[in-house]
Amino acid sequence: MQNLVLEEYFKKDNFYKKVAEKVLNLEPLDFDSALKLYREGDLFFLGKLAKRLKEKIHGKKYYYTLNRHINYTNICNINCKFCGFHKRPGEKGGYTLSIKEIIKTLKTTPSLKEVHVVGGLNPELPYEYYIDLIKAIRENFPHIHIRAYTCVEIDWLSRISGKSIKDVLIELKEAGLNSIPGGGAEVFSERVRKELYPAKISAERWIEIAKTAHSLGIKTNATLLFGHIETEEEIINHLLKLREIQEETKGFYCFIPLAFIPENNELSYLPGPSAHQILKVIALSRIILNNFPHIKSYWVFLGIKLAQVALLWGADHFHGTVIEEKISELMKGEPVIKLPPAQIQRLIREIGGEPVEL
Ligand code: V47
Repeated sequence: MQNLVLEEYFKKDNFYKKVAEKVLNLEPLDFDSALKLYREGDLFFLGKLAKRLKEKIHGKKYYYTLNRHINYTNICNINCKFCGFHKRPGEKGGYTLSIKEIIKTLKTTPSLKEVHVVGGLNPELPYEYYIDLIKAIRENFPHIHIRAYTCVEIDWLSRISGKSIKDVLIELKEAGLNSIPGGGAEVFSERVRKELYPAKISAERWIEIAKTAHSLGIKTNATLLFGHIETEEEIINHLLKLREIQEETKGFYCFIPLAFIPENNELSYLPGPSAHQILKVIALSRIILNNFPHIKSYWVFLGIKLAQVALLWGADHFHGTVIEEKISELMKGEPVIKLPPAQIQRLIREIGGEPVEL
């Protein structure tokens, strides 16, 4: 590993030069080059190329927002092995928030700009709850950005209501929904799905739902859950597939590489990804997804310190203030540390960036 300026790498290896030319011209990388880059690429080269691309797109700007997560229920009937958040229906520790409670909670943070609403697939909740929740948030907060329900929940809503994906999305949009979060994509590999989350919708279904949302003018995010049993090839295939969809629909807004947390779940015997792997995947995401507007450094899962470093490895979006988030709280056994805007701004300025509140 050597920490050189980007152009110095070109002199050392023509492969680096060819990759950089393609990536910075916003052209796609082929599978073999992407795999070679991930396997053999120098961590600093990846970081410098990713940051150069980030600066080509966003200059010195780094984004964040005043947001809050609402995890309305942790009761879920699909039992994904990596998840430490869910409880089976009837199991001790399960909770469901009423719409009234949620609105009361949101009212405690009047400056809120965005709310992120996700939860488990709870068989006790009727279809109307999901629609009424969005309507209630919209009524009480006319200007807030509502990012709600992953493609997995949208599929569930279609199944419990008997309505098509398109009709569910139209109804949600009419209720006030603005965009869809990126969760539930996990890894687009049938092998990993069968092994870790066999009851979850397939990659094809996740993609179909994201594309349907795009066709209705609803932006969606995308994620990759990495650092568990997936192979390097599966990571590359996942990223290339997302890039291909984005070429077609232009409907993705942000990509969030989610580093696996090996705590309080059925995969706790795994070590979890190293900082080296996390930075490499974040940089690789920026490099391969050179048609995505944003790459998020999700500090809640990464930890604030590594999330700050990720801003030098190609990420441009620091997510937001969050305030409360139950997925990591139930996995790590500790509440999310609140991150006030002034602290986010300081973290961004420290790495030479210009904080921009969205
Ligand atoms: O889909 C579950 C992941 C996701 C673990 O769209 C885990 O802006 C790591 O998608 N280790 C939900 N990850 C969170 C998510 C998200 C977060 C922030 C912003 C956005 C956005 C989306 O969390 C799940 C799953 O892939 N997850 N368990 C775990 N042990």
